[in-house]
Amino acid sequence: MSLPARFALLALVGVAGSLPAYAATHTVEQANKQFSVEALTAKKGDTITFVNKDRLVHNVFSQSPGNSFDLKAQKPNDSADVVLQAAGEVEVRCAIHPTMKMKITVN
Ligand SMILES: [Cu+2]
Repeated sequence: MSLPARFALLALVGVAGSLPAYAATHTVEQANKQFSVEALTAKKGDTITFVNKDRLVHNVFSQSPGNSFDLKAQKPNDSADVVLQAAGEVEVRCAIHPTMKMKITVN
């Protein structure tokens, strides 16, 4: 390997090393006016993909400190991503259906 190529490889390794390790994507579906899981554990930097598998509109949101979000009206088959920003407990609700609840523990 030529010297410039070696430097290029080292630079690439350096960039990869600064990314969050093992950032994962978790899918949570909404069906029958329920979330597909009541609770899940994830890491800061992970993505939660919320997929509306219902025939109804949902409005998934959270007001938990550090991880508040509002997906607004989500039509059937719509999906939306939320990146977890902070460690802690995230209470997820639906603004339209008060019985819909789930919890994400972010480490
Ligand atoms: Cu709903």
